[in-house]
Amino acid sequence: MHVDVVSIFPEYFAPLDLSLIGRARASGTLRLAVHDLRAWTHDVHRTVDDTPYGGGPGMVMRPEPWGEALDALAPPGGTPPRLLVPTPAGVPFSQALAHELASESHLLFACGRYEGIDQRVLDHAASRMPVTEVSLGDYVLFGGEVAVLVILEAVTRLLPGVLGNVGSLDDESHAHGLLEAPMYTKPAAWRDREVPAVLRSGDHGKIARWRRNEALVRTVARRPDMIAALAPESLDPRDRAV
Ligand code: 6GU
Repeated sequence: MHVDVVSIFPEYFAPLDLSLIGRARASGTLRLAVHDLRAWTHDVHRTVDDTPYGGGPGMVMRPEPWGEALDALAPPGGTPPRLLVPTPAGVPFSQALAHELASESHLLFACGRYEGIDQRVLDHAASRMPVTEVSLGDYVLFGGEVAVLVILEAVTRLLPGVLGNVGSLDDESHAHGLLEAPMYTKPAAWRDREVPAVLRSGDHGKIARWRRNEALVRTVARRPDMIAALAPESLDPRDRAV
């Protein structure tokens, strides 16, 4: 997968050299390039923002540097990337969207700061590439940079060969519309607290049932919205008893 990121703070992306994302980059699974938006300014002050038309607080990113950046990284006539614009006004990011993005060959992230990017940039881009404005949740960040780190981590771990244990993609939280059951490791007793006996029983049927119950109880308590969204046929009679 090829990923371009445009930001006025390229230093934010230093952590992408670390850990499993760093390894995916080193192996060539992830080809990632971070670009400084100011490379596409032409004035001595390398201006990227201005006051909003219609008034109001804060500043808006001017369209000219963004237009040049998108022309350079998504040349007209070439195979267009999918443009992702992190903004609290976007569609909610989710594991389903992470899977969708993991199947793309080229992603281009445009990180806005201040009150956002002049809307004409996104409208113009949409005439020649798919554009998705995406939000991490109902809170406001200074800019899109941290959101891109989050999205890239969620997407990269879905790329073939990035996770050592592919099975861990299967029963993790959000894989089946439920939160994951609690997990335990050695020692069996720690500070007077014991690992639930069923997990040490060796009875795989009982363990699977216990985990399913714990997942249901947790999801009811923490994410009633996820329970409401479950397909009724995904619950069996033993689930209903929980
Ligand atoms: Cl994606 N960007 C910004 N700036 N703020 C956010 C967000 C994104 N998601 C939630 N808040």
